[in-house]
Amino acid sequence: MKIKSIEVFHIVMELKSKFETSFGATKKRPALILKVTSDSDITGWSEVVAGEGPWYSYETIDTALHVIRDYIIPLIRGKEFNTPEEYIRRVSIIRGHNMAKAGIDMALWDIHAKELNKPLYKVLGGVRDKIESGVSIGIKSSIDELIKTIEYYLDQGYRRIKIKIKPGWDVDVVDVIRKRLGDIPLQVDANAAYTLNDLPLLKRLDKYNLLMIEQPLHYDDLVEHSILQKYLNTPICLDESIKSLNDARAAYRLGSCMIINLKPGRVSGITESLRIHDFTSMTGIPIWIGGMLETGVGRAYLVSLATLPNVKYPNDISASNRYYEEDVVDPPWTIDDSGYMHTIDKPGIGVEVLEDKLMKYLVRKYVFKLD
Ligand code: OSB
Ligand code: MG
Repeated sequence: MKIKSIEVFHIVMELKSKFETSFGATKKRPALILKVTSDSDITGWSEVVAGEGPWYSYETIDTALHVIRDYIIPLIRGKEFNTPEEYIRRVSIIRGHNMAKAGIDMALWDIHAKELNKPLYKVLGGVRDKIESGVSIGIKSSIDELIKTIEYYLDQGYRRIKIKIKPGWDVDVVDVIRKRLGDIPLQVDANAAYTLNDLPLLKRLDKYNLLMIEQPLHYDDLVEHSILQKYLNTPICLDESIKSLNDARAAYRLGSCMIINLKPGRVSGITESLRIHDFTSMTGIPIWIGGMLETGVGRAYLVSLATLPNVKYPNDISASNRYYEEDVVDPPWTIDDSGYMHTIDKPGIGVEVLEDKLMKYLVRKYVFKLD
């Protein structure tokens, strides 16, 4: 397949409520939605998950657009790709900028699956047709508000609660949750807010039977996490630190974590996600699929990945209505009463992208002709 054109819809979606983590609060979520058309006129859709600023990683909406326009497109113009892997090989001379690379990688997987006339999750080797939905809950202004929010999502069926923690909003909060809500499936995500000096505090979390603690230390660290894991009974799950298969290998050798949160955007797409999946499967590190507040477009890829066999925990894949009043896809993503999200048996990502909704949230549109 050759790529004929790439249309980039820079949109901004208002979140229903502010989402706060240890690195900051978000109320408006920007995204680049890509529409990639092949020479045989098959359309692949994807979402670039870079943020408005370099807070989760160094990438931003603007760096992603820059890298796509000025480096990725010149590398792939006129080139024939039989598989998305060939695309990833071609752009591997660009260091980093995984979210930008992932945008095109994912759209090519959608096109590839549509060419095969199969749902993407089946092309990837998925082994289930529904996936476990968990919900990620931001830092709130009071513990009462947090408890009410958790109860609201448990009522809807979500199968696991993840709360964000930061210094000053951690052990005491978990203590109240356990006292008031009992032994619900619970985990915490620090988004790199602690250091090894906090070991005594982090050690106090051990008595709460948490499923895991996500990214407690520095966003790029593997060495100190491996030290911390030796002292903690709670499994460490790495998110920010795992940007490639190479990082997953190093984490395995060092013993930096017992679990990995796999986000396709962070690791340059579906191709590298599959490699990490297979490696962790072989080495006995369970994974689950994380999210970046995606619209229904990015969410479709998360659902496909969550059907893979080594996904052993509930995912940060909530329904479209958890973050947004309306989605830009049809149908919107929903969960059933038991907290499962069902795959869609249509070729490619399964959902239809609503261009009129993209236009409603549009900031700017760019069209790149590659033929
Ligand atoms: O650390 O997992 C994270 C959202 C944005 C950036 C980083 C993270 C998150 C979440 C929410 O926790 C995941 C989601 O529901 O999409
Ligand atoms: Mg995280």
